[in-house]
Amino acid sequence: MAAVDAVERFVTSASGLGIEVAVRRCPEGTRTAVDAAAAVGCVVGQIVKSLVLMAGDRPVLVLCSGANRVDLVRVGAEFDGDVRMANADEVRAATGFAIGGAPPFGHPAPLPTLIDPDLLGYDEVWAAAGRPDSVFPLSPEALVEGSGARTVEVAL
Ligand code: 5CA
Repeated sequence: MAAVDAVERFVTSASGLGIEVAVRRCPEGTRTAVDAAAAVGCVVGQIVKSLVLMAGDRPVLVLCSGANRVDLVRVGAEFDGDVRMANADEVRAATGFAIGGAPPFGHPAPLPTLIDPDLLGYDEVWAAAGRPDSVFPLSPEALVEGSGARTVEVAL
């Protein structure tokens, strides 16, 4: 049996959360927020960076506007233990997907999640859909609902 594509896997997980996603696959690539914004024709601030950080030995997720950088000190104030960026293996273990494709929800187990308030100022944002060439649009409200995120100022 052919392996299930990572995008199909994400779409199925999202559907299980009650969120129907319309994925756009972009041959030019959506690996970075800048690439994704160019591919879909939005501003970079509308791209959701789904960043896995380790708080001690616990993975947490920060949904950050593509226009911003995450301040690890601010994130650290929200969790116990020192906070650092996850490595590639930790991202895959926590989300089920590789760096560049990790989506904001639909993970093997829900992650404690923070969202950058700058994302809430747009009508529509775009997030990774399982692969570094695939993204999907959604409202910030659906993003908060799907991820269970808490709104916290996390930008540098
Ligand atoms: N598809 C795009 C736009 S939705 C995307 O996934 N962007 S992202 O920002 O959410 O994911 C890429 C992030 O992974 C980078 O911002 C960076 O923080 C992290 N990253 C990239 N390479 C590495 C690496 N080698 N080790 C650890 N983290 C990395």
